Amino acid sequence: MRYHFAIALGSNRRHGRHGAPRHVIHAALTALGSEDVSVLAISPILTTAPLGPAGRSFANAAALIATDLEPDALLTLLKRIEHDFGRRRGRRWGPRVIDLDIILWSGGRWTSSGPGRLTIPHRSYAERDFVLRPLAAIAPHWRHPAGHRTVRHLLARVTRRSPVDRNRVAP
Ligand code: A4P
Ligand code: MG
Repeated sequence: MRYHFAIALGSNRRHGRHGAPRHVIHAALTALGSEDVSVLAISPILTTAPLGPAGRSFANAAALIATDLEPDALLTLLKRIEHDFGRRRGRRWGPRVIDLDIILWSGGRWTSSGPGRLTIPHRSYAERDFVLRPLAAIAPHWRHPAGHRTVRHLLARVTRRSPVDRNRVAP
């Protein structure tokens, strides 16, 4: 398969059939793996305090996948899975059954002009503990295509900058 992608997964709402957020993440990964995608690596699933007004804690994880899909086609697939899991557009940062974001891909930078306006790298991954921490478990050496900092380096920076960050991983 031609391309590699790093995907971030987040859930802070139960699913009627799959259950608690960490089970939703497992189910979403299974759904992803049954499409034109090979799931190469899955991080541990972490419980994280919510960033923003979402209220409840999140389950967050990261995955490395390989696929022949171009970024826009992969985003379409991720949105279909989100929809199949019952996610509907709602309040920004509201509780969500599943959020699937593209963080990095092997092609470097990508920006699409379509209505989705997909941007890779993801616009805020470099500042987010809940994205970097799981990603560092499976792709610590993946570099930002512009800043060239590795995931491990970015995580160290975020952790250093906010030692009592409320978005730290919950015990
Ligand atoms: N889009 C552009 N670039 C991308 C990309 N690289 N990957 C477009 C995926 N989508 C991308 O995103 C909105 C639109 O951005 C997409 O439809 C796509 O066309 P979304 O994820 O569908 O919408 P959203 O999540 O409601 O909004 P937003 O602002 O992206 O929220 P975030 O940034 O995803 O944050 N706290 C913890 N602890 N853990 C979390 O996972 N998540 C959020 C949501 C807030 N707080 C959290 C967590
Ligand atoms: Mg998303």
